[in-house]
Amino acid sequence: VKHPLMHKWTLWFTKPSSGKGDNWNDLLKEVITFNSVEEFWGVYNNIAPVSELAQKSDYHLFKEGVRPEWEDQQNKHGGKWSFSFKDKRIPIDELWLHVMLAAIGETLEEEGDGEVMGVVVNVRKGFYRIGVWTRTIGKSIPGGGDGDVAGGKGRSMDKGRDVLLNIGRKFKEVLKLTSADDVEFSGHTDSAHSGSTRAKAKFKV
Ligand code: M7G
Repeated sequence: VKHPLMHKWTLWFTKPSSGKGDNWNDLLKEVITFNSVEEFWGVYNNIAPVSELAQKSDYHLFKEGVRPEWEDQQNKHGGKWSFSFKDKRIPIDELWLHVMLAAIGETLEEEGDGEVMGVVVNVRKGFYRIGVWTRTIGKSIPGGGDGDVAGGKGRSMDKGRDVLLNIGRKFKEVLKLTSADDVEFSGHTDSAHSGSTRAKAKFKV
């Protein structure tokens, strides 16, 4: 008996670049698509754990049909929540597993939000980064929302932003972070401009 998931999910891998001249598209590889709990464990048990990946590797687990790229139609107006673990002695395999389970089990968002596109783990020199990509940046009011800060001006009726804040809080809980740590949200267009994930945060929780 297979226990179906709400969505089909595709696992992707970014190979570490061997040096200059490698471009993103040559490094990003689609691994496998699955749609049941049993298939998820089959995949999980047969791939290298994050703790054994080389620096500059990434795993991306995205809804089928969404490429784990800023340029994808379903990501280009979106953003992501992320947290960098600067102490690499954390149990990264367990944290990433819990984030994947929250994604495929659809517990990062409320039914019908349709915000979560996928989850990502980056292995970098000196840190691990885990992120959740969302379809929007919480602009539910025409012309509004951009540049807002959680708890700052314009608090209230911004449903789009509240949905994102709830996802951020849930993500923070899955990562077992405390009030001493902030998870930060940034829009992909900012990431694309700064050429990295290290873009200016729009919200924090
Ligand atoms: P990163 O992995 O987001 O952060 O981006 P890092 O700076 O901590 O490693 C690293 C580099 O990968 C970027 O500067 C881009 O060259 C490339 N890259 C990453 N992403 C997520 C994308 C993407 O969605 N599209 C494109 N074209 N390049 C990307």
